[in-house]
Parts: sequence; C-alpha cells; structure tokens
Amino acid sequence: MHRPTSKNWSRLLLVAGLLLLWVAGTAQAKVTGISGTFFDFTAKTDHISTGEGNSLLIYGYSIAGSRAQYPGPTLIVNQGDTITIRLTNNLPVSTSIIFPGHKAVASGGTAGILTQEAAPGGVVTYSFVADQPGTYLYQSGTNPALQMNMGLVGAIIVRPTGFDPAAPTAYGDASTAYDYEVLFLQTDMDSTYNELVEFGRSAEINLNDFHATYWFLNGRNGPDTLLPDNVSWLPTQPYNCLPRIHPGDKILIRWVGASRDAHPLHTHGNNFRLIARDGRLLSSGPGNGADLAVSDYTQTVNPGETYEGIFTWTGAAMDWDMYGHTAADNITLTDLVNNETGAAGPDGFDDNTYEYVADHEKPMPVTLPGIQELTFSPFYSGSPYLGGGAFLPPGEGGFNQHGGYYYMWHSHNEKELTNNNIFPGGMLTFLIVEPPGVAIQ
Ligand SMILES: [Cu+2]
Repeated sequence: MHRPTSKNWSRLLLVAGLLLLWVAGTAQAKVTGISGTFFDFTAKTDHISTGEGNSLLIYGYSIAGSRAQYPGPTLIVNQGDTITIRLTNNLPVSTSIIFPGHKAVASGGTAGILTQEAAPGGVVTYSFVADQPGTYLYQSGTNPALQMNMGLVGAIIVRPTGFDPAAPTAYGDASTAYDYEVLFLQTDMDSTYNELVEFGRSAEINLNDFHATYWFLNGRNGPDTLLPDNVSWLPTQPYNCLPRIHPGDKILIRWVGASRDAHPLHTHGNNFRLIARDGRLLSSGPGNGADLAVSDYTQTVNPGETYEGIFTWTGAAMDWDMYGHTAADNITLTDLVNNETGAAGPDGFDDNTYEYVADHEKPMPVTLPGIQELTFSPFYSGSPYLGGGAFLPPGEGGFNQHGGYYYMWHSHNEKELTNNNIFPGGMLTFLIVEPPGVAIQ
C-alpha cells in the first residue's frame, strides 16, 4: 500500500466518523446471506451508490418484493440439499442464471445459449443438488459480459454435511476449521455500460471495449466496505466487507471472482493458507484434509473462480511485547494448553491473551517519534500496543476505540484502489485485529 495524502484521507475521515457509531460489538465477521432450499428471485432495475458519490443503474436480484441488491443474495445452503431458484424477470431484456460447479436443470422459459432464459415478464426455474461443500458463484447466463457488469452475480456457500455453527469447518475436515469467515465477492464495472443502458442507448455498447471505472468487494467500493451491513443510505448494497479477529483466531476467507478482470487481493499482516479452489479441497486424497494447502500473501482472483484461505494473526516473533508489558507490570503469563487444539501442553502462547511468551516484557526496539513528528491514520489509537490508547492531537485519529491493529487488505492493482479515478476507494478494506475480550459476532 502507499501512504495516502491528508487531502485524500478527508473523504475517508468522513466515513470513519461513522465508524464510531458501530465499531463496538456489532456483527462484522460472519457472512451475511439467506438460507433455505427455495429462493424466489426477481430480476429488476435499481440504482447503487459508489464510494465517491456517483449513482449507477444496475440490474439486480430481489427477494420478496424488496429492492434489487448488488451483489445478489448470498445463498447459504447445506450439502446434499436440492436447491430451487425461481427467477421472475422484470427486466426489459431476457435473462437467466447459471450455477458454475453445479449440474442445474432448468424448466420454463425459452432456450438460450447456456441455459433456459426468461423473457421480460417471464419465469424460469432452476434446480440443482448442492452435492459438494465450498464457495460458488452464480451469475447471468445471458449476455454475461453486459449482465454481470450490470450486477447479476452472487455467491453460494455450501455448508458441509454435519456442519456445527459452534465449531465450523469449511469442508467437514479438522484442517478446515475456523472461528470466523468473510466473503470477498469481487466485481468490476465499466460505468459507461450502465450509463448507456440507463439512457436507452444499449445498441452503442461495445463489449470488446471494457475499461473498468469501479471495483467492488461484496458490492461496495472502499471506503463503504467498512460500514456495517444494511446501512440505510446504501439500500441496494446490503453487504459489508470487514474481517475482524483476535490474535490466534482463524478466519476463513471466501474469494469469488465475479469480475471481468483478474484482481490480486493482498492480505497484509500475515500469509494465509490457501485450502481450496473452485469448491474443491486442496487434498492429496480422501480423508487427508487440506494437506496440499499453500501459504501465500496475495490471491489472484480470476474471473469465474473461487478460493478459500485460512488466515491467522498471532504477532509471534515480533521480538517486542505487543501489549507493552514491562517488568514493572509484574504480569505472569500462563501457557498450559495448546490454544489451537485445546490439548494439554504449552504452545508458546499465553492461554488467555495469546501473547507470545518469548516476547513478553521485551521493549520495542525503536524510539517512537513524538506526536508532532507524525501524521495519523484515522485508525491509529495513539498507541502502538494492542489494546492501548493514548493522547492524540485534536481532530486526529480516534476511531479505533479498542486499540486494535488495522491491516489494509486490498487489490494490488493500484488503479483498483480508486472510484472513478478518485483515491481511496475500489477493492480496499481492512483486517482488524481486536484485543482479546472485544466482542466479535
Ligand atoms: Cu499491500
């Protein structure tokens, strides 16, 4: 990442002010969606707001008479279930849905190139068995180069057989266990297409001439990614994208490439372990778990593909005490159990705070500059220590009330950190490492 100028931060500061309203204890670390076996979709037009204040026409899916939404509803279903989606088309053009990775059958409508299509006013029904756990894409199967750009995309999460919400796994295997999960459904948009459709000039669209102007995570541009789900001023963009964990927690990242271009998503703070691609565990054979998992710090998300990775942050081996403990604090750490497995025996970390025992009471190896020598991020608490807060000049920082660590997670294509050429924006969010004890739902 590059350091933004203070001028460019001003927009982010405005939004960050809103963070104060919600950051404590709200649900930000689970995937929001709808569950069941029957989903009644209506495709229709609506509008979205972009991070720099533009408004664009979209085609979107709606449920039960609601506004259309971007992306479509995230469908959270169970392995083995037969899933049925009825699509009513209120768009002025024919449309359809395809389910890559699933053998869907369609009934009703008229034959299209990839599947049965619903004409304007028509209805078509799709059905498939969710026979494999994992993360999947659904999308328009009709003129997808245009209709995906217009918003007809969404994600499907298939829970493994025997899924236990109290001890979740991605694939039913212990090697895929996690504490939290986050969806990164990635889309891009050439807003010229949306504008030509809105003004009735669709015939002028050249689908070979694609120049994205907007990049989205779960249907929002940065910095709107940081806001909670379902904020009233983004009525057609209900999903946020803001991973939060404590030290030692495992977060399952579900990447979905619902875009025209590939996008390299970078996880600052640590490597992740890539455990699956396209809904298939990276495994050498049945029962072996994710033994072919690979460690990486950037996942290039290709169009039409999905990936799952597990990320952990512990602060181990920083060589300084992340809590700022000194001998004068007289704090004794306890390391009697393996935090990961729960089994008896030390693992190098304090059982309660996940402090790395070997770094306990080690001072930071640099002298911190004074506050007059610094510029501040809105997310700096005033202290370099996890859970710490300290004096900040008036008007600086202060939006990080728990003293968490903010790591930028973002596309490594720097153009994709803009909204119609305005920085910051695009595929940009943060991982928040919260101190132990801060509620994350
Ligand atoms: Cu980076």
